[in-house]
Amino acid sequence: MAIREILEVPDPRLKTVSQPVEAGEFDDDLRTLVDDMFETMYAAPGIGLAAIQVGVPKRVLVIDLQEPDESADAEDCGDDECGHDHRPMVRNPRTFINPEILDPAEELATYQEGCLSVPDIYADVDRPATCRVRYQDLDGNVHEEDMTGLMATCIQHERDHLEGILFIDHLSRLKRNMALKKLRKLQAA
Ligand code: GNR
Ligand code: NI
Repeated sequence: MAIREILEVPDPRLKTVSQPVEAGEFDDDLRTLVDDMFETMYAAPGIGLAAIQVGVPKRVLVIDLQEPDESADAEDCGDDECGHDHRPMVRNPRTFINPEILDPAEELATYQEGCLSVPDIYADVDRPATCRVRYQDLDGNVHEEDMTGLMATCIQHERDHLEGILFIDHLSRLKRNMALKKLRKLQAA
């Protein structure tokens, strides 16, 4: 396992259209890539990562929303006004190979998005509120699954990376330019 370097804007490789994982490629090299992507994502930390973000132009995604364990009792941090949820995070690592987005809902949902390749920039993005995803697992078996909430948003954000699209590409030109200007300022510092 290894943490890999995450590419950042304006690296032109982020605009690559990634290539499908072919039938003969569901092998140990693919498992190593996925293991490294999880380690890199958890270390960042982030809730999703596309292979192109570590410079590999293959249609491979990992996601772990790392949400608080609803079944656990909230731990008392001693601060009555803290407001944070102190329940332990449950890990739910998910791997999606060659994902396809099906049946995007007409209804949109707005989330404040961020991206490990556009560090420290956050903006509201509207996307279909639900969708279906067809994908392969590490053994090449095909699955279909309905996605809602943050998972629906995240898988669409990750799928965009496979087409060379970033969340800032969904903003108005004015807002995108403001975001890019702020990013350049942060990168220079
Ligand atoms: O860590 C991430 N958080 C996030 C928040 C809202 C919508 C999408 C994301 S994905 C992002 C990690 C990343 O850059 N994945 O490509
Ligand atoms: Ni991203």
